[in-house]
Amino acid sequence: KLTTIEENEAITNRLLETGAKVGADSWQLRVKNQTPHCKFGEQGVCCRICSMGPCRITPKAPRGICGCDAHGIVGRNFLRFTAGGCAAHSDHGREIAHTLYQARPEGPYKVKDPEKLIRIAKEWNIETEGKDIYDLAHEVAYVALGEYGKIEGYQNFTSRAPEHTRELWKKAEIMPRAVDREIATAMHMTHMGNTSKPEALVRQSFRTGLSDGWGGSMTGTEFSDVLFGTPTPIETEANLGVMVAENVNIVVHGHDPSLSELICEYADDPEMIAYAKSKGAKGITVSGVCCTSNEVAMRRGIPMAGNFLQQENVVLTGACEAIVVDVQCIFPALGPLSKCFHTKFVTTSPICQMPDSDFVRFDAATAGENAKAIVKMAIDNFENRNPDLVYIPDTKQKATVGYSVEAIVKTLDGVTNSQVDETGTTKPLLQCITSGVIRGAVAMVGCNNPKIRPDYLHVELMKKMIANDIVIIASGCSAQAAAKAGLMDKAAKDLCGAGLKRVCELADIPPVLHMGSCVDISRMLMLAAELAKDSGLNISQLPVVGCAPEWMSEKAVSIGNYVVSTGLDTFLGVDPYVSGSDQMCELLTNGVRDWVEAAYTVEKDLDKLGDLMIERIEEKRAALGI
Ligand code: BF8
Ligand code: SF4
Repeated sequence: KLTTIEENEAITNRLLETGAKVGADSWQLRVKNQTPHCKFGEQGVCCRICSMGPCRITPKAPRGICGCDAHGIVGRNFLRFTAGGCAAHSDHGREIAHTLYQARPEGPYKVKDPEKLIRIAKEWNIETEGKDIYDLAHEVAYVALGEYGKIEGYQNFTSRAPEHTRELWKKAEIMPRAVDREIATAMHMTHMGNTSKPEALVRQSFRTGLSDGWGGSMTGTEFSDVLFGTPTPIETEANLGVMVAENVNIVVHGHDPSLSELICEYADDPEMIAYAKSKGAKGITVSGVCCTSNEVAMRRGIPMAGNFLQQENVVLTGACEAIVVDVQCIFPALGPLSKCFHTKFVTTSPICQMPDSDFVRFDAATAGENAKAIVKMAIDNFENRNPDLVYIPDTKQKATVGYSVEAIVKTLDGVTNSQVDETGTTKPLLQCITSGVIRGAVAMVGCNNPKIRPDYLHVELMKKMIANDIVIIASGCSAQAAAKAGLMDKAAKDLCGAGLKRVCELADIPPVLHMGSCVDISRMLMLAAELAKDSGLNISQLPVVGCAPEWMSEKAVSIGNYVVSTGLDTFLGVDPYVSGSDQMCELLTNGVRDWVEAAYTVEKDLDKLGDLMIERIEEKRAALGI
């Protein structure tokens, strides 16, 4: 039985009552104060990149003081938005490469997947023979760090894209160079008095996005796997009910697994558990919010307390001893909110510093001590809990997660062996698609956004897709929405059409496959590339589309740009502040198809959005004659 949106809303309302008791603020209240939003901002026609402005475009004032029109302003804003997202993802990737650079056999950071490391080294023409694995790790990490500022050539990982895709990128002049360079170019192009031509701004938006997807994000994913292990299917649970009233509750939140991995490790340490018991708790429960939660769920089965718009809810349970954050998607609201409770709000990164938090600077060199200190801080805080404020809803769902590309290939190998000779490829999956047992796939990704009833579009669209025999690969907060609803429980096969249900039974998988965090959308790129190579088709011919129905962050726009640029049509439920320029809208929803064989669709209506995706998938099938 699925957990409904209404049930989740009832839980939230109950928690907000606790909030009201202690005088806590919440996003539900702040959204009211911010509505209606500024129309200029919404349409993307406000420019404040020089101090002659800010300029706003209206019918009476069609140009800014410098003469820039709506198309230039919208385009520049779109590119800057992309650059912000690319920077966030890519810097996360850089941090991971840095962590790998400091890996030591004695820990705390070790090489857990040496095979993947060797595979990447070979791909990058780094000599592996006779090398100590840690020496190799340092060498590969050094090259990865150099990728960010490489002087010539393109991102190394782009060699994973099919030849045809790379040709398109070269022809469109969007082949990504160094990550830092694309971001700098984006900022330079959008400086006052530079580019105001939409086409050029969209090209650079795509190139910047590609340097994220096939650069920074892929670095984050691949080297996280090297350090912490490549995910394999594992059981976990999702929703606030994973918190345990009798235990010390530590919630990890953010994106970089370097922190959360060690927190999990120390929370599992017998010495720490004994210490927690000495303080009156029964044990220690670590659960997660946002992408760092996806990371530790995929590798350790650590339960997921919730996604983006539930981050305040974990504190509102009154049972959170510490919410420990690294970078990105963290509400500054957690500072004042945690002050209404006993909760410690622990910030750890110089990139993400916030008022009303305890800052424990987390550093690869001292990570072990830092993590231990944070776990101890949480335990010591257990006795400060006010039992009158504790309410943990008992709602949770089972979920099977951990579907890296490697895991998907392996899982399906087992199923169709009898029909397909070649194992270790995506051919079994292709066969399911070609035969029509599975009609296609949707990559469901991205955030929650108060503009949309939280999780509603994610969950309803997924239900609609699987009922139509379309398999879902999910990541980020979309994956958590699915897990909370129960769509990652293998029993969800009963909601599928007959074909997909059969595949779920044979492969023993849920119909919604958790592929990880948002940087792990790079896994989806790799899967698409493999499917194209194994089928001899172009990526754009595959019956696969992307969808971010409730997106909100700059990162999501960067993702959208690299998914479209990779040849996959992408459907959005929220407009990326471009409605103020018909030229930009036309380019993004149509014009770019000439460059990359895919484009955006923005549709806010649930039914239409779902129908459009199914239609697109069926169109692709028809074109292939399957
Ligand atoms: O990187 S899906 S709200 S947590 S931005 Fe943030 Fe959006 Fe969630 Fe992960 Ni991705
Ligand atoms: Fe106005 Fe032009 Fe300055 Fe933008 S760059 S604020 S449109 S004068």
